[in-house]
Amino acid sequence: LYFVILISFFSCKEEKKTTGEENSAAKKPNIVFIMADDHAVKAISAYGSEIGKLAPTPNIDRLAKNGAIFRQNYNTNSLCGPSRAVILTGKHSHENGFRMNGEQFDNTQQTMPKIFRNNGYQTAVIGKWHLSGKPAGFDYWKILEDQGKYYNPDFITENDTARVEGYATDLITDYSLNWLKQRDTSKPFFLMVQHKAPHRNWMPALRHVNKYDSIQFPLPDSYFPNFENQEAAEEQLMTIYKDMYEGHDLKMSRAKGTDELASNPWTNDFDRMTAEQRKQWNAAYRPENDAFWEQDLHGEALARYKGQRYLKDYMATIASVDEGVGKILDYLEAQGLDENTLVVYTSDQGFYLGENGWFDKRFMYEPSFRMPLLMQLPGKIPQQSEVNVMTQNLDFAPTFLEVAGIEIPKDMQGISFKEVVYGNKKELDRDAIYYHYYDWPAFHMVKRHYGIKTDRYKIMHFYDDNDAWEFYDLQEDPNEKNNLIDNPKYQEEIKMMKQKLDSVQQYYNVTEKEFEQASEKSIENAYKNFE
Ligand code: SGN
Ligand code: CA
Repeated sequence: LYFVILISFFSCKEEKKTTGEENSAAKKPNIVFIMADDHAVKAISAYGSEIGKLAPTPNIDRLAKNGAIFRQNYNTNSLCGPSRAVILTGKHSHENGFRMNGEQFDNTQQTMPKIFRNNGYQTAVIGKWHLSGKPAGFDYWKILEDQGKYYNPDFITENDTARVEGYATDLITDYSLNWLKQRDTSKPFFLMVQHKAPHRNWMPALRHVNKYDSIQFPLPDSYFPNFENQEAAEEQLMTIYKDMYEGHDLKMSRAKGTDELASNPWTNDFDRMTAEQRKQWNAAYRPENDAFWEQDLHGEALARYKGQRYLKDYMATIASVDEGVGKILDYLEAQGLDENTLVVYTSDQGFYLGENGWFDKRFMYEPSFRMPLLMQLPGKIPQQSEVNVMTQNLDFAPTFLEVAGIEIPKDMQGISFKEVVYGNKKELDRDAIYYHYYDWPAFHMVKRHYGIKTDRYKIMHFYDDNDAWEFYDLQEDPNEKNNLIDNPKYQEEIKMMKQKLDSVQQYYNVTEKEFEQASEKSIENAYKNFE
């Protein structure tokens, strides 16, 4: 009997130990960070836009219901690689070294996933990486090659690169769920789910290709813009009806009765589909393409038609992202993990959905400068709450670390907004946010510029190729149509904003070096991209 009691005593002790470990792991919140690529604020129904009403995102909206929606979240450099580098490091581009796409991210530097991992978290990144080189700081990674392809994409892992049959968004969701299912349950986790959608060239999943055929999306009032005193805006190459390729981007056919695409400089995106996928794809687009040839559209009508084609495909790629978010939330709920998991939804930057006639991003104007941001963490983040203070992607790393109770490194430049999103504080200790875009000459020819934004005003300086200042009163002119830089009534405010800009740059260690002549890249080379 004594023996039996002894055994049960030991096994009891053993059990207690396991339970104890699980409990302490359970206290550390998990983090699921879901990031789309080029997802405009307007294209999420929780933000209340017309487009959102016509093409709702019910699953992304679940985060707004369960938690917080951010109304004034911004990036620091509206481009893919740079935004990702800022998120990983909590430092501005000039500090983390990744200023424009195509550069190599220095992955020997301190990053948020490395810090999580060093603090006992299991870390993974799945999907678009786009920082060149291998991810560091992750227990597991499976990334798209470069920009990634919608259909049958190539995925890179530690061991190999392999083409996988399927649709990128669905694959990324499935891989993320698989990783969650096989993870080490004794540790808290930090998972980055990074979609390619809704990036150009907006190829929907086969089940969604015709989803919005019967919908007419509203095109903004500024669809045919008149630029005054906005030189850089005038000289960009990102206008839907001038710079999109009819084949590659809009999936328009060469003629009635054929599936052969119109101008299509990068055929690879379609050629890599299987015969079956291509068959279904062509069958789905054929009626719309043939109907186009019946209509004989020109001028403004043709430009509007192109805007519709663009928005239909763009929103249809988001349908898969939204379904993926739903699957991840369902899984967390089914496992009871949702109670202790911070779920974040964002995009690497904003995007133009026809404002000024544009697609793409890059400018410090609101549609590309702003990023969507929604977060839930039950019991901590109040349900259906709104955050109206200015936050930035620069703040993500310090915020997530603080939520996890991990010390924020002193050299991170962002500020944790944990207390704000928990509803304990109304303000952040910062009244202006800094921006700097460097990628010129390059795709879309948006000139280099930097600037700051306060609650009410924005000042921007375009430099290098030109030297032009812009100043906006966002309260009076939310669509940034009136550059007031020469307006006598605003000279006091402009002076104040220039001084503030100087002090913000000083604060962030911006040196003269930042403004040296752009690049060795020649304009001719950049233009070659558009031939
Ligand atoms: C591709 C796109 C561009 C886009 C860049 C950067 N062209 O080159 O339109 O601006 O990516 O996007 S594409 O037709 O090849 O897709 S980013 O999100 O990666 O910064
Ligand atoms: Ca992007």
